[in-house]
Amino acid sequence: MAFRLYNAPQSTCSQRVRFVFNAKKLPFDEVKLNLLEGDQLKPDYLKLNPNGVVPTLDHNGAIVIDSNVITEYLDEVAPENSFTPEDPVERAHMRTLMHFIDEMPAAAVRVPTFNLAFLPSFQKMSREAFVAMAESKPLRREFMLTMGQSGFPKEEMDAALARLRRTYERMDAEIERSGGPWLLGKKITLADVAVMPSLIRIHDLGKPDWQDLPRVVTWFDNIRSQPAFKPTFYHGSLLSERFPHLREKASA
Ligand SMILES: N[C@@H](CCC(=O)N[C@@H](CS)C(=O)NCC(=O)O)C(=O)O
Repeated sequence: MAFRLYNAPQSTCSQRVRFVFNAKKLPFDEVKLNLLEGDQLKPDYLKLNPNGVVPTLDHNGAIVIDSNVITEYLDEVAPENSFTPEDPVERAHMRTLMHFIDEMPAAAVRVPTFNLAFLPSFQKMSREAFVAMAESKPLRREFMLTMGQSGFPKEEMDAALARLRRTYERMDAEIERSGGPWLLGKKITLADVAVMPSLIRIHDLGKPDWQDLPRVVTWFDNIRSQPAFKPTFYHGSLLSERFPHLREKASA
């Protein structure tokens, strides 16, 4: 089986897929795209992924896009070390959580990410270049134009952080329901993998807000000590490793 993964080191969606590859010890050929330079919008890449985003999986010529779809696909074609519950009811519950995660934390975390990490690069662009770049994005055009070159206003940042806080509370309730330590109980599933990059990101941006939820604190420690974690978050995968202005803020 030959796997090629088009992705970006710092992309939260890519990190889900790299984690599953590493946990299953499946070799893959990693193609790194530079998202700030627009590699994801080039015509050849758009032929593979018309959404103009990473990740994209090429498995012996078969193209699979969308990170949660890719992780489910990998769990089907390489079922050893499974991340999917056998019981159909639990499997449905896992998928419900994956939908919740895409709608809530995965979407919300883009607001602090763009405001705190990417905005300085966009501010260096001329207005015309910025609008042209935003308009070339199939999926994120309106998001970029709403952010503009002055960033999302405080109300948007607060709302995004509130949505993230509700995610930690939901995780806490799920871990309590299942008996933990993972969202669905004793075994790590694709739902844990799906939410992981959002918590890693917000922690990296210096805004974690789950210290009063001990079950989530333990979950966070557990996921970071998984053997697949380090190879997934190789150097350059954290925004603080790529953007010096974030490091200055963290040490200020
Ligand atoms: N639902 C998609 C979302 C993919 C996505 O938003 N990817 C981001 C990185 S995490 C991206 O490629 N952004 C580039 C851009 O906005 O131009 C998935 O889970 O794969």
